[in-house]
Amino acid sequence: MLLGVSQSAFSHTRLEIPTVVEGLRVSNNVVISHGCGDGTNVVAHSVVFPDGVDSIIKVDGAEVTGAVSDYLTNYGNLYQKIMNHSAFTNEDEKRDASGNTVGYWVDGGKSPDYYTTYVPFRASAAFINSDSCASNVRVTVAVADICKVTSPSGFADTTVNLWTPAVGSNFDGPGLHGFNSPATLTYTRDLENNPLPEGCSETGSTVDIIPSAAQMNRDMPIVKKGKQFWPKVGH
Ligand SMILES: [Cu+2]
Repeated sequence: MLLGVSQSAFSHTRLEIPTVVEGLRVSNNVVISHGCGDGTNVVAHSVVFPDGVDSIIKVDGAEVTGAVSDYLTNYGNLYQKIMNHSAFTNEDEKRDASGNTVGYWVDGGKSPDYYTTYVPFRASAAFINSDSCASNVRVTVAVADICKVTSPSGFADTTVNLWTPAVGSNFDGPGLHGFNSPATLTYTRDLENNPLPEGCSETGSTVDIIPSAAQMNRDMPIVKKGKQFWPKVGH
């Protein structure tokens, strides 16, 4: 049985500009591509970028130990919300203990199921470590498109779309529409000015930086004036 005809498998929430050459600062948008079925609206939206502190790092798909700085030399506080009250009235950035922006939330809007809605942010220039073999560094961006504010037990295709990595957090959403299908922002190496060092394969490696489960649990909730708004606290 089809749940909602408008929930096309091809229209997932993604970034307007998913690939950026290292060293460039780019204005970008998270593109909300649908709601939670016919007649629903996205009323709030929550975004988390890996904090680079306890993030999961993979090289060509295999998890590695080490630091994000092995691959991106200036990671941390690269992302800022661009203020825009046209689609959602309220917004704020989320910060970690060191004051770095690790995400943002918006609410006070109604983005219909059949609409495409842009939520703007700025990504500062990132630089690929010249000692590394990384040719691409793909940053996983976790997004929740919220149609109805519920507690975690109310997460369903009719209440929320979770575009999150399945890392064992409360926001994995097993069985839901966007399961383990997060948005990504890929930095590509400027091979002319930052050539691969000797000993790397010809094509170099693809590195993934993914928010940890601990960070997801800490940073995905929407907290307004010290009070958690989404998900509802409780069962
Ligand atoms: Cu979709």
